[in-house]
Amino acid sequence: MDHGSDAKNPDYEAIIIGAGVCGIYQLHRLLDLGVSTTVLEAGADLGGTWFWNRYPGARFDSESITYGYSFSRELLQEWDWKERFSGQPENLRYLNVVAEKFDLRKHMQFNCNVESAHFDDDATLWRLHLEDGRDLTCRFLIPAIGLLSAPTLPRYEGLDSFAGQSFHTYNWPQEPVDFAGKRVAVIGTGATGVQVIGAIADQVGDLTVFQRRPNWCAPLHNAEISAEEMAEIKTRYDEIFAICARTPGGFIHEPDRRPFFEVPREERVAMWEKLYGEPGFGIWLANFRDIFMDEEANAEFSEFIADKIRSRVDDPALAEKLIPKDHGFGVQRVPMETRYYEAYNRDNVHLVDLQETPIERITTNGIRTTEREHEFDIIVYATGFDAITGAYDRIDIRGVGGQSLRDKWADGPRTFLGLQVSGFPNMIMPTGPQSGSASTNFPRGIEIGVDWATDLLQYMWAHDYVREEATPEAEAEWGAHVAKLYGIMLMRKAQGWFTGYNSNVEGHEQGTIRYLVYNGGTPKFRARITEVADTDYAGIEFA
Ligand code: NA7
Repeated sequence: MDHGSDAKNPDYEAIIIGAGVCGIYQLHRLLDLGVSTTVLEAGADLGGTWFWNRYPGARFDSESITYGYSFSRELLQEWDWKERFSGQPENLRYLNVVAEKFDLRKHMQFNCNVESAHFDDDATLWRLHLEDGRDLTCRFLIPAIGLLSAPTLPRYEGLDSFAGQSFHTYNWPQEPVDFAGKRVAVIGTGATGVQVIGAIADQVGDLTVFQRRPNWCAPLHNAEISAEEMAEIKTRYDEIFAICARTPGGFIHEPDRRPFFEVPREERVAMWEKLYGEPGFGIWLANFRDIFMDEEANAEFSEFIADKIRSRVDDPALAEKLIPKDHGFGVQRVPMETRYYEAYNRDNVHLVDLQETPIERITTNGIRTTEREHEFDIIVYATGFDAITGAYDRIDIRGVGGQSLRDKWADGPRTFLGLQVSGFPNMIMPTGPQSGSASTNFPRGIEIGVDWATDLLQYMWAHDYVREEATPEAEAEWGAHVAKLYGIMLMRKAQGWFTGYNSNVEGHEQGTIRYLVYNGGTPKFRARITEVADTDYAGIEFA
C-alpha cells in the first residue's frame, strides 16, 4: 500500500472533535501555534453542554467566577458575570464571545457527526468518516467530546407512542416550551431533574415527579452579582484561580482536613449550619474530608441534611420519601437546588414513588405505573447520561490492528493519565475518562488537560516525532492507581454515574463498578502529569 503523499500531507495536522468548553480552548491553543486544525461539531453551533442543555433552570453549580477561562487576562477583564451561578443562555453567550474574540468560529464545522475514526498505522494518521459522507485525515486526533454528552432515555415500552411533547433534557427544544396550564411529568431526580423541577413548578398547570431514588440535594443560594462586586472580583482573579488550583475539586471550596471525630459535635453542627446557608458546593466540598470515606461520619452528616429536608417539606410522609435511604450524602453527585423541596409544598406538584409503583410503560396519553395511568401534555426525561465513556462508545474508534476502543473499554475505560490510550497512537484526550477533569470543576480541569496535550504536541514537533503511544505498562499502572483511589471512597458503594452506573445502558446496570474518574484531586493530578512531561514523557513511546 502506498500512503506516501497522504502520510506526508494529511488534511489537517490535528482534528478536534467537539466545540464545547474544551474544544474551544484546544482550538485556540493550536491556532496560536499556527497548526493546521479544524473542529468537527455534531451540533448546529458551538457551546457543547451549554448549547444542548436548554432546559429551564440549567445553570452552573460552579461559581461563575471560577468557571470562565483563565488563560486570557484581557478576557477576564472584559467579561462580566451577572449571577453567582450563571444560567445556560448567558453561559452560551460567553462561549460565543470567546469564539468571536479569538476568531475561532471560522475553524469550526457544524452539523458534523463523526461516525468513525480509524488509525492507519502504515501512514501514521487518523482516517475519519463523517455522517455527511466525507473522509478526512489528520495526524493527531483530539476528542473533546465531553463527559456528559451521551444522553440516555429509559428503556420503557411505548416511548414513541406518546401523543404529547416529550424530550430528554439534553435535547431540549431550541424554541421555548410553553408550560402554562400544561400537565407535565418529570422522570428523574438527579442534578438535572432537580433544577428543572425547581424552575417549572410555578409555571405549569400540574407537575408530577417520577422518582426512582431520591438524591441528597443542597441549596444553591444563587444571587445577582452587582457591577461593584464584579469590579472587585476582577482585581482578585489571580487569587481566585490560585485557590481553585490547590483544592481537590478545582473549586473555591477547600476541604476541612481536621479529623471528624476530634472536632466537638456542637462545632461540627455549627459549621454545617453555616455551610448550608452559604452559596454553592461548600456544604459538600468544604466539609470534613472524612464524610467521603468514613461511614459513621457520613451517617451523622447525612442525618443533619435529612432534618433540613424534614424542616422544608410540609408533609412528613412526603419528606421521608425525599430522603435517600440507600446511600449517604455526597457519595453521588450532589444536586444543587433552588426551592426544590418547597416545590413539593405546592398543591400542583405531586410525587410518584417508583419504588412503590414502578412505571409499566409510556402510553399515548401519558405514563402507566403499576397503580394507574397518569395523563400528560409534556413528558420530560431527566434520566441522565451514559457518563464519561458514552460519547466515545458512540464513535467507531479503532487503533492499531483495527482494535476497537469500545471493545477495549467494554468493562470500563483503560487509560494512561486519562489522556492517552495504549494501542491508540496520536489520540490525545484532554479530558478523557480517568483524567483529573472528570471529577472537578470542568473548565479548571480542561485547561490543565489542553495545556498538557498542547505541550506534548510541541515536544513532538520539536523532536520531529510523528507517532506517540502510551505503553501498556504505563496504562496498567495508572488503571491500578485509579482503582485503588476508589477503594478508599464510599462512592464505590453508590449507584451514581461516578461509578458508571446507568440502568438504561446494557452492561452498566448495578453490579460492576467502572473506574471512570480520578479521585486524587486536581493538585495531585497536575503534579503527576507534569512529572510525566518533565521526564520526557515516561510511559509514552515516540517514533
Ligand atoms: P443523573 O444524575 O444520572 O440522574 C438521572 C436521574 O434519572 C436519576 O434520578 C435516575 O434515578 C433517574 N432515572 C434514570 N433512568 C430512569 C428510569 N428508567 N426510570 C426512572 N428514573 C430513571 O443525571 P442528571 O442529568 O440529573 O445529571 C447529570 C449531570 O449533569 C450532573 O451530575 C451534573 O454534572 C450535570 P436512579 O438514581 O438511577 O434511581
